[in-house]
Amino acid sequence: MALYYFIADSHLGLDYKDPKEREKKFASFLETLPEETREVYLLGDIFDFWFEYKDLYPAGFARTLGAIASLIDRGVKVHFFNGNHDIWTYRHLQNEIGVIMEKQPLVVEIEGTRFCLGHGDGLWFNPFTYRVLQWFFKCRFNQVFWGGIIPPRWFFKLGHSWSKHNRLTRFEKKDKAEMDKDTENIKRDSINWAEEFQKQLVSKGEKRVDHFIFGHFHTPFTQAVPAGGDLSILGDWIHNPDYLLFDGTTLKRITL
Ligand SMILES: [Mn+2]
Repeated sequence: MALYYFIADSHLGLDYKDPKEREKKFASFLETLPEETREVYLLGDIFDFWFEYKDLYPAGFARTLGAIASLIDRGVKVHFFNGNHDIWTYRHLQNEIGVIMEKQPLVVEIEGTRFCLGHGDGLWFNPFTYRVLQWFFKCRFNQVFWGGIIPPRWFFKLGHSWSKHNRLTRFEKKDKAEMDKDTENIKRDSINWAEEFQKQLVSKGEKRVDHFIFGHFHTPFTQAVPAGGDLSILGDWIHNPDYLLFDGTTLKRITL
């Protein structure tokens, strides 16, 4: 029986509680995946901030990168999606480690079951300012230009504080009522998006998706899509570590 794993939002390197302990936990999870493991889908924000240069890549993450490399060396396919925190991966992860870079939303068939996968940012929640920022961040000229003139020490300081600010405004500064309201909105918007996605597939004469899986929102849930299939949001490895496991027949959530 082949096994397929879906994981997101480990946010390695995030300065919160014990980052070293979090990385050890994540790396040892990857290291101890069973022999039957065939594919691992890393669905974004694995690194809290990643920016690489032609001949340099960020310090840290040695255990995780080693664990991913040894999975690949033993024949496991590891798919990597950029999140909104680790946009700036260029060649290192493909050339040195051997991950397969993917673009969301990826529709893939695994043993006859159809999956739609991605990080989840910018799919159903995509305001104008977010789109402008994404354009700015993903523009090759900006990457080369700013990467070229800002010293790495400042660049990483900027990156880490932006990431921290992001997290504080999205999670820590909200009370329970606000968080619950956010979750309701995510549930409603993601279902509407998945519903539309299924309709488009059907109108193109393609098969419906059985399982939608995304990260990004840090609010783990699974809900049915009225047009067919279900949609799952993964937890993060900061507050609610989990993963989804597909064994060729059923998809289940394992909470750690
Ligand atoms: Mn994210």
